[in-house]
Amino acid sequence: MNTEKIFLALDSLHVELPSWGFANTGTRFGKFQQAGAATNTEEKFADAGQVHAFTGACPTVALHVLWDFPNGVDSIPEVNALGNKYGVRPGSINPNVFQDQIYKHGSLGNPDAAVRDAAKAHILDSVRIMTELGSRDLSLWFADGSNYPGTQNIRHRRAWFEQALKEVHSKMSGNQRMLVEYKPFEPAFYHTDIADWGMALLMARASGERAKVLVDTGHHYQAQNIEQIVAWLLSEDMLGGFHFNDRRYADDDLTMGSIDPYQVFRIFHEIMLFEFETGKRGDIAYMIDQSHNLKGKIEAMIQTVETAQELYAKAALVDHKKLLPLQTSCELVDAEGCLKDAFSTDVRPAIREWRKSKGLAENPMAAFRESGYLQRAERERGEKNMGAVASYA
Ligand code: PSV
Ligand code: MN
Repeated sequence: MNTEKIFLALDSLHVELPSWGFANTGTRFGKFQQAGAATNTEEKFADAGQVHAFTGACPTVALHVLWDFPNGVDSIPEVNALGNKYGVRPGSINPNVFQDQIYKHGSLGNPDAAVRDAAKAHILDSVRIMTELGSRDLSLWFADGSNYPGTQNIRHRRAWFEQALKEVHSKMSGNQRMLVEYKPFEPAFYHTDIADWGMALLMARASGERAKVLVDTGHHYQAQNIEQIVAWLLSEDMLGGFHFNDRRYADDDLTMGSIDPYQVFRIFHEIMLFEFETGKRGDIAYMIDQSHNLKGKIEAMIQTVETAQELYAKAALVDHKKLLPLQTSCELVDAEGCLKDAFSTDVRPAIREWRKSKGLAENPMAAFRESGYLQRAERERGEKNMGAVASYA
């Protein structure tokens, strides 16, 4: 096993944690409360700080403006201080233009100009937030769409989106990027305004040069070849980042790699092959977008980061020099064998070595469990999460 390749790969892999993955969330059928879940932004930073402390791979936390900035732009100093206190900096900033009642028929695609303006104002506030916090990526996801054929003008909505995103883009500066996320359906069940990577790509291109596409692995139909989308976006210099999670049926928010680890490996492989051939490092934000309603929040994140590291390390083991000529000569069995050999390598001993070399615990999950942090959180937050009738002790 090429340990050096694995060390280099792990040194370069940063995984951004979603603040919303630490709070109590559920499905539309209800929530099962966890006594130790984060109840406010400070606790989300504290929990993300734990994941970073034990894995050494998660220096930033993605923030959702509506959920993490209770006083809008006035919360900026407070959030900044939390980043310093807990050792994880604010990462991507996610405007939220899908929850307020005014967004019933959409945000930037709403036929009512006043609603479009309100959505744009919120996104511009988000740009101010990212500027003041020094975060780089504005992560845009829109629930916009319609539920019944013929009820919305698809072309008008597309044009309104394009106009607004161009304006937002013109207010961005420095190294800031705009990431446009797509999703085929849900919450809209007839049409979604930015439904697939082609629409996201066109929208990003129209917005300006700092706009790129964000690939959420859960936002695809069942048989979609996601690594092909990734390869195309790389060729077009339009891959901005990922929201990792796994899916079995739809946008299930399951743990990354829990259903199809080979797919994540194939995605990483396309990126590494691109980097090998071009000699360029992809400018890609690796983010998690999972909110677990049954697993312990912090443990689920540690498990996810460990999975990401394993699959990334395996992809780093693909022998590119051997693979490229095999592709050209169409030696199919041997070419595929390059991937299979790497995927079936047990990289865990090398990852443990890497952790030791960084002064990290060899087993982050065990170290977290031994720390007693969760028990403390359950004691301190239990009442808020479960009410006076709590029976979690
Ligand atoms: C929507 O399903 C999504 O993937 C977007 O990225 C949101 O920001 C996130 O989930 C949380 O709702
Ligand atoms: Mn997402």
